[in-house]
Amino acid sequence: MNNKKTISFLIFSLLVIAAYAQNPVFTHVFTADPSPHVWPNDDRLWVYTSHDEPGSNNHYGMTGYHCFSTTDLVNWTDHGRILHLENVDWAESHAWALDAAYYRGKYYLIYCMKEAGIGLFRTGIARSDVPEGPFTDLGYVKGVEFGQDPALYIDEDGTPYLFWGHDRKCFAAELNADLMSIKPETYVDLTPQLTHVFEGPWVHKYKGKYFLTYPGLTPRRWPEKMFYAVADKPLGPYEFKGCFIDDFEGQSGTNHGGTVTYKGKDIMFYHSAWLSGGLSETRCVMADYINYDEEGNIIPIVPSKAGLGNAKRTKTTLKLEAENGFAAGGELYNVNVDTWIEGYSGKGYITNFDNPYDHVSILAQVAKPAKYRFIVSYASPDGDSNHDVLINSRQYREFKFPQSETFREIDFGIVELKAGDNLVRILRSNWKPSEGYFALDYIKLEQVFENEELTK
Ligand code: FUB
Repeated sequence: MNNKKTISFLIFSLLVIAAYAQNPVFTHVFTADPSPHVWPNDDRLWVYTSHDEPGSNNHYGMTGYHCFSTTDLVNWTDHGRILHLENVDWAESHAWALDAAYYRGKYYLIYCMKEAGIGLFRTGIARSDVPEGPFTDLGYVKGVEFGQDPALYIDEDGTPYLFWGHDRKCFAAELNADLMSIKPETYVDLTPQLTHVFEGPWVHKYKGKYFLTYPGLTPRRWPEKMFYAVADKPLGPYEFKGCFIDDFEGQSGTNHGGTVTYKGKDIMFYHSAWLSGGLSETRCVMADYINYDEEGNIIPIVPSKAGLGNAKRTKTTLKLEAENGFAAGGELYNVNVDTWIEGYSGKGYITNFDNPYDHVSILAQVAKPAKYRFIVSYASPDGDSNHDVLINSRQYREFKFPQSETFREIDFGIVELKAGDNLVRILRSNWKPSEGYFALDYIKLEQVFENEELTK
């Protein structure tokens, strides 16, 4: 971008954020490739995303994934890092697009990374007992070559279908029941049916038809637009229908996303570069309603500032479970996970801060330097407890946790985070050592808008 373009884009970005906008949906962290879902017996909408590093402006250094949930489309929870290259033995780089699925009582992440030593994309599968992860890698799907941009569609009869696509190609196959290999006899090359296809397939059903949406390139021309095709069966044949998200101001070179029906409304999640202030490949998740005409064609979406509603700005709180440790980018140093006190959230809480330096470190990833309200959930049944808190090695002292038999949240006021990775470390206090049982459940970092107008 030249200077003039950069300045006008910066002004455009500020206007976008200053309005009572809901786009971009997440304004505290760079996110891309959204995969939206509603899970059985759960009233939340879930969005799983890849993650762009602040200032990166390319996709080569992508390393991990996040997930978000909401019940009102305004207040969102960022559950933090749910899977990272470090947690995947077989991979070396390129944590690119992903999908998520609920299958036979477990939650799955279906993602792509480059295989170590070979450098080819593989489609990885990771599993969790809870939708917010963190997810444990199970290996990669056998039978999938060049497995970039996977999407797992579980049909109403429970049959799992995998779609994937890269570099102007798109393939699909039925998966075996363990999700770890394709049924070779079902493999199809969908490329000739999907005009302009480049990558990123996603399947949803509308009125009995299978809709395959995908980012594509008209001949020799970036950026990507979103196209779709329709079929009577998941593996096709697909009939090409056309473009439904054309070029728009502030878009990124890529586009990618999927649809979900939440509380009776159909929503398209995709990404743009609206948050980055001119870096077209440092992306952010967007959402707009998706509508169909009487013939069942998608009515083209024009990305809007209002997004899913213009009454309130979206606001996100990071909720980071202390017990997730290394799997979420943190560390548990000489402390234990316990479940003795009831009422904790997640899989347990952290206790046994017995010696100096015993600590828990929790990773918080954000896009830009900003202030956050710092809240901690804890229990301290034996009396008041004192702990030191360091954020990126800056010491915040005198964190006194009043006696509490049960878990409760305490608001410690405003802290500052830097762009990128922040480590929040909580350790036994040296200034006033505590005795007795202390349980640390989770921390919250709540977005603060300096200009109150923004929260109207
Ligand atoms: O986010 C990295 C890559 O960019 C994805 O895998 C592609 O679909 C494109 O969005």
